[in-house]
Amino acid sequence: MQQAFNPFLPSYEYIPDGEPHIFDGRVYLYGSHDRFNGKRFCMNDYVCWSAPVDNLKQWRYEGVIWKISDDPSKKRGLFKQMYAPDVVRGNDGKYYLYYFIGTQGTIGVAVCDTPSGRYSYLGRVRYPNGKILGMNREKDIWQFDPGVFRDDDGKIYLYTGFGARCRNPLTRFRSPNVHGAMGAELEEDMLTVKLPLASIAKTRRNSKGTGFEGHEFFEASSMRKFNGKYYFIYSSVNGHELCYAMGNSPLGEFKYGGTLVSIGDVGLSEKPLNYLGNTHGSIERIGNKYYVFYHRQTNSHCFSRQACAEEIFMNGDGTFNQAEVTSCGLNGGALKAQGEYEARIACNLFSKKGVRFYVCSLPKGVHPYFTQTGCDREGDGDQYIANFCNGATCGFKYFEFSGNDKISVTVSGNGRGKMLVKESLSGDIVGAIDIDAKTTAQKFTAQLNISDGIKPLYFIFTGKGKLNFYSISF
Ligand code: FUB
Repeated sequence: MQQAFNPFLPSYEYIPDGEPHIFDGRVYLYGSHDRFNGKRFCMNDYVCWSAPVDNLKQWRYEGVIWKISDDPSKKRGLFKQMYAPDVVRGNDGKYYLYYFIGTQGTIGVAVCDTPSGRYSYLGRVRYPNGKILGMNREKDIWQFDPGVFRDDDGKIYLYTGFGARCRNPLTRFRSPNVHGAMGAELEEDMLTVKLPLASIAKTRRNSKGTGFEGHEFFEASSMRKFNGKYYFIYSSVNGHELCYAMGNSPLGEFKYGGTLVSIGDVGLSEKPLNYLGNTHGSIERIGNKYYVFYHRQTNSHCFSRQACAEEIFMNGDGTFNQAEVTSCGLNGGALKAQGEYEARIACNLFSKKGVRFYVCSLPKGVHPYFTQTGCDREGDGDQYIANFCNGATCGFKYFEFSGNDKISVTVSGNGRGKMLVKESLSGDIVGAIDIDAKTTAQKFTAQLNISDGIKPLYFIFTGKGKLNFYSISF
């Protein structure tokens, strides 16, 4: 029985900033490429994954589509990494990749006959007078996270921008001229913007009285059109959430719509249910369902992020309800409570002290975290939850229970105590597994008193020492 989980790519793959697009019956995911245990964002070359639109459980690796060394810019440096890209099919049937190098503040364009690469360099996005957009950092508009969109009438638009209030935390050495999200139609050459640039979404500087307050634009511009309405999707100043604004034309005006997803379910839950950090993604309609793609954080810092997705529901007026983060995103329903599941698909994870917002490396303290034993892009199935100590909780949503009466966990470490099992965070204990862990992984089993139906399952460790938590099984 094939099922889909979150994260939906193999456990060794760290793709943040994913932009899903459907081309010729397949969903392609274009994102940045983090490194497991990376010391900075996006240390790897762009790769692409795709799946048939009618089977979102079967993702195929398309290989490297663009390398940092393919960019002709000679400038090398500590912060030369490629951040969030996007791809659009041009009116000539070719595919255009828009990318952005961390410190440059300009947007590169590469082109290919197929969506899955490899792409060839085309040029830099420019003004009608030929000057490169974002080149003059002191006076020009700082470019960031390009999003590209082809409207039904064949016009193609570029969205870009950053919403930090002061200097760019990524570059430190300059104070870029940030204007929030900007948009412009592109000329047929796919490089030249038509002026004037439109202001798309409000930042903290200009949000008062607009409805964006508290969820102002920060980064991650992305445009979609559903049922004749335009949806500008972005990552807000809160970092952990994707929000949207709706409009009647591609260059606005856009009105704040709401939160699409928060990686800690902030807004749905009284306290964050997962470690926070930035997220970035978009919505895609696949068949007759809508899905929001985003990334979660792993490894106790912000440089190893992984692609996740959830079904999201549209109301009659075109607004979206906030999606809950789950373990079964693209599965089309709950996971069967049968067999073994890796602990890495937990959608909730927190410590007795709650969660933290991941930045650079943080001391682990009492905080559990997702990690892997292999090196970067090595192994599949070697991701687990480390540092699972007293009070640590992980949750899986959702399982479909049918006649279940046993529950097991596979752990290693020096933890001794009980693994309590609950069917909701505030609910009764439905199992208590005695744990006496050793350095090698071992399975511990207990009775499960749970009625049939679709429910979450939570595991809370009470005891001494630390566990490496590999899997649960029914
Ligand atoms: O992945 C690098 C940067 O982190 C992206 O450009 C931002 O959107 C944030 O996700």
